[in-house]
Amino acid sequence: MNPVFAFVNWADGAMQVPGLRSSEKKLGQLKGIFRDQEAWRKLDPETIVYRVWWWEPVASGTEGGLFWGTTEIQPGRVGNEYYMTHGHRHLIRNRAEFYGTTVGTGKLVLRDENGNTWAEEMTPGSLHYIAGNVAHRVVNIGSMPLRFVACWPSDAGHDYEIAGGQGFGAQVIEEHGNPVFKALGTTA
Ligand code: M6P
Ligand code: ZN
Repeated sequence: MNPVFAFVNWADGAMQVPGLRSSEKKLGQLKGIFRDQEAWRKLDPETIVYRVWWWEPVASGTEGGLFWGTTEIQPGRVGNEYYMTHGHRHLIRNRAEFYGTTVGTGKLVLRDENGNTWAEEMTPGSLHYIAGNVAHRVVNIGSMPLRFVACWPSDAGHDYEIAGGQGFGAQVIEEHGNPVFKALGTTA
């Protein structure tokens, strides 16, 4: 038998694989993502909001291949809006993706091509099928880091155009100590 090439700690999603890639997203790189620009400007732009580790067993853009990754979002808020990922659609629109929560609690905000936005609860063990054409963003609503694993097609690509302004059509904010999913453009 061949030795094992890649390991995942299924308790938290931590990965061990040769050639593991990683990136981090700081507050300063998330301009226009959070609604309260005033609050965003007052925070340290060097603060890390989330990190991603991922494995590309085939070259990016390969049709028929898959990538695997783990994302860790820190707890925190900009104004009353919780820390979250940038959020994206796939450049090749019909490419789907799986998200699976390992640690923490969150909301997976989804928006389809007809402009319908909804959220799924993320809790350890929750598994989320993100259909093609559906934009996706993860919000950490807890007081500890939120971690989730992801599996997506190696030719999907990232289109971040939807991430800014009112693109997702909703935000997740703290109200009286509780996370609330708010549709935008309806009531104030
Ligand atoms: C998951 C996957 C990645 C994505 C990452 C961070 O790990 O969906 O493809 O890059 O989350 O999300 P974003 O690209 O929206 O910042
Ligand atoms: Zn994706």
